[in-house]
Amino acid sequence: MIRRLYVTIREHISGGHRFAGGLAGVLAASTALGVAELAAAVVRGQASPVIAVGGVFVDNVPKPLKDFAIRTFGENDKIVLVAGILVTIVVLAALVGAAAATRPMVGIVGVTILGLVAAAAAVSRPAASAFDALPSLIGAAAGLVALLLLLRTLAGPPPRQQGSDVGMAEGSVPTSGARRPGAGMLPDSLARTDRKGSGFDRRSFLLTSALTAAVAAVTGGAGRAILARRFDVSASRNALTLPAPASPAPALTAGVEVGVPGVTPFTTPNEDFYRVDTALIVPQLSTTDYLLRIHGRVDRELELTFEDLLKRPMIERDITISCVSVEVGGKLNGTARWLGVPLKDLLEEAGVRSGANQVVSRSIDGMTIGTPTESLMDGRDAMLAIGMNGEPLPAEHGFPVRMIVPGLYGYVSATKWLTEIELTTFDDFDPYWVERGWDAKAPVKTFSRIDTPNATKSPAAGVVPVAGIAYAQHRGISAVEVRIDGGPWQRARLADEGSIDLWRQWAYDWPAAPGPHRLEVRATDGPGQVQPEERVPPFPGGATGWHSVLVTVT
Ligand SMILES: Nc1nc2c(c(=O)[nH]1)N[C@H]1C(S)=C(S)[C@@H](COP(=O)(O)O)O[C@H]1N2
Ligand SMILES: [Mo]
Repeated sequence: MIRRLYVTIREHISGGHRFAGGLAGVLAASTALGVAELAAAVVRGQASPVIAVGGVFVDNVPKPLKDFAIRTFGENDKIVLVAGILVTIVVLAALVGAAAATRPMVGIVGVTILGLVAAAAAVSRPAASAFDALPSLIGAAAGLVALLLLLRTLAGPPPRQQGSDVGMAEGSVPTSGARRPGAGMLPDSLARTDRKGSGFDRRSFLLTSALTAAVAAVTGGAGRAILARRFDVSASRNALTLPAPASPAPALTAGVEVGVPGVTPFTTPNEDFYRVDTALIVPQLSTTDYLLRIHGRVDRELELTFEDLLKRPMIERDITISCVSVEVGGKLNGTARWLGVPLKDLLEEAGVRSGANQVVSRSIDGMTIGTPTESLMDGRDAMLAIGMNGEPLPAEHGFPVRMIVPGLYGYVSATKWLTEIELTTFDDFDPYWVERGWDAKAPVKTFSRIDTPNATKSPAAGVVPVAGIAYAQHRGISAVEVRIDGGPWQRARLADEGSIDLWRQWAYDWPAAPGPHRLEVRATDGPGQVQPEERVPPFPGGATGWHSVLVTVT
């Protein structure tokens, strides 16, 4: 059928319809994407061509471009990426369509290549099966049919005197010519028809356009809606009642809050908690499907269902976590009350073989994160968390199970949507970010931030309260100092220490004179190391440097 259509078009197209051809290309691409989305709703969300291509892009994007995107778009970087892919597809489709208006073979080859590229991307994604190719292939087939139907209307109505053009063409075009017409000369009869069958059938072009647009919208919309429902874990999350902890969190004294307006709240509400991950769509893993495998260099492999985890004694702890990508004074950090199973007990049960110095954890979406085995066994509150601030983990923060390890940056410890723990060695395996040049071991560097005042505020002269937070998880904070305009360091007042795994609020009463001023902060960790002044960027093991703000006092 496709060959028939093709021959018709090749025979009658008059050229000069490049604009309409471009539009046909865009409509065909929309149809392809819509149908593919619907197919992905049956297979799995990650099999959507846009998500698959986006995933490949995220994993392979050069570091400077990634940094630029994160700097420029922040937490919207994923939306921008998906929009960028869609725009790229539209532009490519318009070009292919415009070319196909005179040479339909370009359209056929173009759509096929795009479909194959997307299919290859989809099967290359973590946990993909061959089925993941289907949405892209089905979408490409639908796009091809849409393109050829549209191009046929560009070719105009069949010339009267020639009778049935389709039949004619079938009879007169050699098979080889039909397959590769661009390569050779057209038979005389066709060349003649080409010139005669000129008119662009505006009415059927518009009708076919409307039809393909409708198919694209309906299939795409239905696909999205089905995906959102079929793979939504909110039911699973709502059904989960968190168990009471065997070891509850030590009560936080009121004194952990320094009591200055404008300072970061001690506990970060879940909806305000920073989010950093490579997932273009939030993995949806229900508690009933959940299975955790602990294997590798262990005496006994363990397999645990979510029920198995729930039966184990849980600890509840307030812990601050932070991202290695946090800039000096940045906000990729937060504090929550985590509830979970101590990792040490699980690892002891599995029996860690000697020499297994790296624990590699894997997520359902294929992320790999490597943690020193020692950090999980040395008595700190490393856990498989299922609760965050009294609720099951939000989907974006790793539902149903994630790792939390005090003192290590997230990329070496905080695996979300966790499904696998493998005991291995640092020599044997480089996890995701280490492959991309980041340090294999990444303890949190001492950090301090001035929350208030800032450049947007112009406080009145007099005593201005300066306040912020400081952290050096698992080492604690023993001092915070502030200096004004490069003057002597002044001791800030420290709020109570919740634990050495938590950030600590601080405040300083600044006798402020009118005019512009520069405020700087530095912290000292528990062992007495002063936060270094030298500015280094987050790559490859975390930023250093003192945070400063410029404030104009009126
Ligand atoms: N599966 C998965 N887990 C992940 C990541 C990821 O990309 N995928 N990112 C890590 C990084 S870099 C950080 S800083 C923390 C952030 O956790 P949050 O989004 O809950 O704040 O998650 C970690 N866990
Ligand atoms: Mo991170």
